[in-house]
Amino acid sequence: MKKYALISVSDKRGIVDFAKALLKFDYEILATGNTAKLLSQNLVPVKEVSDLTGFPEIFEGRVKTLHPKIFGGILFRRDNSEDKIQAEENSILPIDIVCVNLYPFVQTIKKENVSLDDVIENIDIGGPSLVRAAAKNYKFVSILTNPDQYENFISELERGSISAKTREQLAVAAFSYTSNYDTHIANYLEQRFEFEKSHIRINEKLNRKLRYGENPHQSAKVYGSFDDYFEVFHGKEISYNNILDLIAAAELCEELGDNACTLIKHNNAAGAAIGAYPLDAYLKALKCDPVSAFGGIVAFNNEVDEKTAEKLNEIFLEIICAPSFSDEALAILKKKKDRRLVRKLKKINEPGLSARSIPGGILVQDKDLVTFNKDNFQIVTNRKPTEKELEDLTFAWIVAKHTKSNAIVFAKDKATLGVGAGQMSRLDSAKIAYMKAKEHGLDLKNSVAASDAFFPFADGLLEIIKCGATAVIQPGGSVRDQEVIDAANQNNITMVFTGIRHFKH
Ligand code: 93A
Repeated sequence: MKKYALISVSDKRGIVDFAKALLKFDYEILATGNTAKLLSQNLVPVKEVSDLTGFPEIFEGRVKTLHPKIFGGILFRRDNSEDKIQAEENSILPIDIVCVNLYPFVQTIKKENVSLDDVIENIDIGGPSLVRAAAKNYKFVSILTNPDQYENFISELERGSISAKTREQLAVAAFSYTSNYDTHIANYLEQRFEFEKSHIRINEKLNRKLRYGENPHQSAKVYGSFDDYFEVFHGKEISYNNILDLIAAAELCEELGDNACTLIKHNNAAGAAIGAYPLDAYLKALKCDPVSAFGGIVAFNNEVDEKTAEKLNEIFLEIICAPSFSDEALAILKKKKDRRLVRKLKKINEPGLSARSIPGGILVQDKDLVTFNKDNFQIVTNRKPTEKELEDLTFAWIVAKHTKSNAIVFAKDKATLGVGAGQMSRLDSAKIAYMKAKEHGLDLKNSVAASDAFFPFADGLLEIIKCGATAVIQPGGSVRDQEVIDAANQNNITMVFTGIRHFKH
């Protein structure tokens, strides 16, 4: 009896050799229009699908293989007598090998100004159906979806026949391939139709192995389209921890706005500042904690110039990230072979979801994109903040938002003076921020302070006042707010309530 191999591929790499190899094992080749054309041109005898079905390709190829003779040939159970009778009655011949790869949807959406019509035409329908049908009938059918599979497959045929294990492996790869394909389509259309992102859909194919995870004994991968946001164009391979810190640096920097510079260690700011750009901003950020800055990650919002590059080279930094670098700056920065230079390509503080893994699943939430809004805050003390205090309060509030809870941030002249991060008690965060400022010779007198969540008692506020802050920003909302406000008034400081908490766990 005739046995068929069906070939229908958009990516035609290696297909001629593969088809020629199949001929040696007495397969008749069935193929769709352009695939058939290419094979015939290369002297491979081939039968067009439309010749077998007696039905032409219609609607400019929208319907080519969607026919019972094709799907019947793939799906009938070779060990089921009823199926075999029905196949015979309907002149359905077995298709034992299916080789399909799909319309280039991802390449199409990457084209500039691509029309929606063009995108829609590149949604493959018949292809995934063939792939899924063949994968479903893996007991009898082999499904190839990638040119990289051809060589091993032919070798196995040469050794005798395709094993059950191989067919199973190919089926799993096939379902993963079509599910990924649909993920891309759903993601793209959701964006194109401007729907809110409702799911985290990860494109399994878009993964890259990292050297290791948080520690060398943990393996790790990065999934998705991280490279669309950050281009690592110089230095060693970027690590798992680097990526986390890079994002922390870039998110804070972006929210602080123009002329900001952030210096991150372990997800928290070792320093952040807004200043004359870019050198002054960097130096102000560095002053906050020059000791912890060692091995840190620096992000800028605007171009890095030569003078700043010279300064950056003076200490050991893991990554320098900016939207652009001047040629002179690059010449200097590239002297350090290992340190990574990263171009930030896009805005990252955009609506979307953030996720953390938990046993059995993931926790998903909207990103915290609420930013400080001067119209919403409430001055709760007798003394009102000056314009300058208000600017510094805003600055400190944004830094606190991006600092692990409990967070206390002291700032002055749009630069951090002390950051207390990730403590189990707010009081301890205040003490640490103070201690660090002292250690680096920074004066907290007349500084401002931000707290990511309310003070449950007056003691936290009093600690901050003791440190020298004269203006405080916090969400408010404690049952003891009045106690805290009284303490502020008694010490003649000014305090602002934002009404919004920014825990970061
Ligand atoms: O337009 S389709 O969704 N309708 C179909 O019936 C169909 N059958 C195969 N696309 C279909 N294909 C796809 O055509 C395959 O997945 C493959 O990517 C492509 C190969 O067409 P050609 O051989 O003409 O280049």
